[in-house]
Amino acid sequence: MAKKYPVWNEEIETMPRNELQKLQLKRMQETVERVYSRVPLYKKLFDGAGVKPADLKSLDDLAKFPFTVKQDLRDNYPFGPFAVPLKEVSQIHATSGTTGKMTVTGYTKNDMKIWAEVMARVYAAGGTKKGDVIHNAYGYGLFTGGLGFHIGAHEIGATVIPVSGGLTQRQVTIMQDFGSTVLTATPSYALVLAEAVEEAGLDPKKDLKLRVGFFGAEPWTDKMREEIEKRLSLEAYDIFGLAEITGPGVSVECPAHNGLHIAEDHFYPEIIDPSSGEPLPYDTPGELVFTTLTREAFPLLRYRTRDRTVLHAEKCDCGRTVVRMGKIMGRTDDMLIIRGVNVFPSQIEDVLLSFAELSPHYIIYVDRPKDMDVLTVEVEASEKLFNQGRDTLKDMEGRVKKGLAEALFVSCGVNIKEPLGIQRSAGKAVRVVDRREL
Ligand code: DLL
Repeated sequence: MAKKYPVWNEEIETMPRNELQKLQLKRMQETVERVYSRVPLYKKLFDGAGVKPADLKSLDDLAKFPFTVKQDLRDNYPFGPFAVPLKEVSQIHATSGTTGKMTVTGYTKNDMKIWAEVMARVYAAGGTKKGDVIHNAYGYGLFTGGLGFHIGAHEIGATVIPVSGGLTQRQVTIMQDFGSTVLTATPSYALVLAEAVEEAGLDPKKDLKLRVGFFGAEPWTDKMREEIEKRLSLEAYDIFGLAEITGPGVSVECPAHNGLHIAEDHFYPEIIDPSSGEPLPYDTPGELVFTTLTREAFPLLRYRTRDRTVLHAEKCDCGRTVVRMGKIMGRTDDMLIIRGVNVFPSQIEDVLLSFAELSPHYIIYVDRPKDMDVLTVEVEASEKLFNQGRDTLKDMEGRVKKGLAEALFVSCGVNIKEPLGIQRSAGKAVRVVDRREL
């Protein structure tokens, strides 16, 4: 093994698996009790499935309990799934939803402490500690990325620069002048920064002090890892998480880079067959499902992430005993991740259909020139609009572009085509053409 850094929470992260499982069962029983007695959504789900909290006598019994899906959260938007009154909630985050409604997540003070603790484990996994200067280019705001990395930085006692995304050249100046040693960003933005470093004529080895980076929030390949490592002269770590479960910090790579260690004392993972819902054994790919074990404000039982991966349980060279998940291989639904932002095709359709001047025929293209996701929508004009000429069409493209940017929180190109300009399909319409390499 290449390196060995101190493990942040040695007692938990290297605990013998039988002891960890005892702890998980106790916490899972508390969670099941909590959701059944406090959240009407779960009372209904449990009663419908004919299960009671007392039926959970072993970890395997979890398979008898119902799944939670994104639709359940949407149906109970915004705070229905919370297990505490709003006055106990100290922070709220959200992600974009499939039909304009966001998926909301809440944290009590204690949930925030646990989030900071798991983020501290993330930083420590890559050898980050007090004395490091962390350049945090994840977006701040409702997205969990910026604030998650921020509170973790405080927990380990490092210096954090809350740069957020954008103003790329200024970011390069900051990295150089402030001596940033750690970069946290989406992998696609890390490559934009690499490009800007080159444009500024800097040599990352001599002019920057970056040593390590934590990249996640979107799928990325080993080829991208090589590029980032070479062009920014740092060691890249994959970090995973989702707002519903806590945000970043659910799992992270260690220096062995052979999978992402899950903070299993807080988030209990399962892999299921996405079509039958049956649990699958370790080392078998399927859909990742999480049960939160300690969340107070927003506990979730068997939440279907729609992410495809695989779990491995054998001990890792780094000494951690918690399970590792493989890199995310894709999704079991149609969610696209564009520069780290979750986008559902149905959101785009909603915006397009809100314009009476457009016909409901469209195609969404996703490309990745120069390692940056680009979203373009082609949509047909109505006869009436088309006959009004080029200037009106241009004006309309601008309005649709604005509508999409407001709904998706990500910019998107718009081409309005002539009537019948979009190819019709005999079977299922092809709505999304993803031309990225992944
Ligand atoms: O993306 C949380 C996060 C922030 C993770 C910063 C890592 C770094 P959401 O916006 O809720 O939360 O999006 C969650 O993003 O279900 C995956 O599909 C995808 N995703 C997150 N991390 C990775 C990763 C944040 N490392 C959704 N590799 C998840 C591949 C990832 N996909």
